Amino acid sequence: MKKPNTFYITTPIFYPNAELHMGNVYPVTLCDILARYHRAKGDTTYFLTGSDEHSTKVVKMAEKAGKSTEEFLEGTVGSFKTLFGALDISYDQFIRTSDREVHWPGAVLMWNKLVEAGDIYKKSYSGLYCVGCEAFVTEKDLIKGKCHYHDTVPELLEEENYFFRLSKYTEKVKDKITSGELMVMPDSRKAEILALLDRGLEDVSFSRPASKNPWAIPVPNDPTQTMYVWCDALVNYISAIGYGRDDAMFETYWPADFHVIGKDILRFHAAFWPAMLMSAGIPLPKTILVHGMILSGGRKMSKTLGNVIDPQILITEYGKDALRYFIARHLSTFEDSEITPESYKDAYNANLANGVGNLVSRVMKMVVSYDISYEIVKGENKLIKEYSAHLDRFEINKAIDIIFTKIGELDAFIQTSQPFKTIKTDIKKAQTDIVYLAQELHAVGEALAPFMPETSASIMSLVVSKKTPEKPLFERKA
Ligand code: ME8
Repeated sequence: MKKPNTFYITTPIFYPNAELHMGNVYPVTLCDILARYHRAKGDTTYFLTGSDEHSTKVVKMAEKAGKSTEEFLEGTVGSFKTLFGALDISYDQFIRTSDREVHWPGAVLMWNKLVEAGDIYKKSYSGLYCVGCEAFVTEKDLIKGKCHYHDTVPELLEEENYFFRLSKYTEKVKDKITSGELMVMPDSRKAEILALLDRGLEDVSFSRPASKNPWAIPVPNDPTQTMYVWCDALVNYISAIGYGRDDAMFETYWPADFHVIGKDILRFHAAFWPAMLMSAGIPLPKTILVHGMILSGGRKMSKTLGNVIDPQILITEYGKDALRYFIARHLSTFEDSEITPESYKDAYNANLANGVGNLVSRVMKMVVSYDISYEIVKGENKLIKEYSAHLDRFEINKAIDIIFTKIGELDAFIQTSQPFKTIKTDIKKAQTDIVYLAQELHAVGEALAPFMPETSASIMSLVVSKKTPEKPLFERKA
């Protein structure tokens, strides 16, 4: 039985067919903020991310690169981990679905449970398949014959596959979502999935012929078939924490508190996944959080469309905390947001270079120049108390706004109290004001920890050691 104060959060697992773009690091950063917040609260926290490796597009890309699939994957997965390191992503595990020890036992056990429940059957099938989505699609999913996410014409496939009786679970999944036992946030996405359930679910293909998909996990007792990508991929959320191999770990963390996903994969998470779990007799996750999409040139930023912004370039140019800041504050958590190089630079200059960076320099310069003495009093941090309620509801934008409003107030306080002037006429007042500023700046630093860990540590260290920064925390960009 999962204990209270245990927090398990997951990102989608990413297709390692190309480098990650801003859209991919987005959910990872959101999860990292939440994981850091829960760890700081003292919760037993587990943060999972990883790669979804049994996709046909991975195999195709490896072929194109003239490499074996394994060799190709070592390269892309290695670069995912390097990027997450460069962004201070504090994941506890990076699961790879090709991992035969960690992932495969769970995938096989899940398959066997679905079979035991009578929910797997074999049938011939012909349908349209979008490789970008790694899913069979229907005419109504298409715009002018093309997938609206990937702008590609789906392939017509004719195969014998194993099917999962998803249709049997339509009403059951609907009940779980309507009753709030399985929360889907925000409400607009809950309405979207309920509308889909109202139209009814069709059974789905859960395997492909091994000849066409040899790289995937073999179906138990039928080597001619391998598991189809979603049936295998969704299981990562439980295999990673021990399903099929470590019951104690599984009991500690399951059910997940948050599966964080983009709206493009809502139906897989809010229809397929609960149905599979119910069929296998496993409790459902608590909440599915659906974040907005990052748009570039008005379209979803996507590897397949090629309209991507490379997060590594932004990190090199502006620093990792600037990217974390932008994601937390300037991308709407639940709605779609457009990102441009100009909007990024403007936000950076206004709020980091001229905002928090400038405030730190001004306050610490006064502390050092006027030799102000103080002891930082550690007590309840009002900013953290205030933003907790927001973070508990995944309102990341509102939470970080609280800190930046405070930064604005401290700037205004310097403008009105002018300690750099009163130091000549009323030393006591100037000293009191600067001590107040240092104390508040420390609180800002502490509150920033989940959002901007490096900046948080720098601010607290400068205030405690009474030093000015050697160079501005955020250099202004021309
Ligand atoms: O779908 N804006 O992997 P994936 C915001 N392997 N988020 C975006 C985005 C954008 N433009 N583009 C991608 C898969 N994302 C499957 C998932 S989970 C069991 C399997 C984010 O590499 C978004 O969260 O295509 C999306 O759901 C995730 O990247 C999928 O990335």
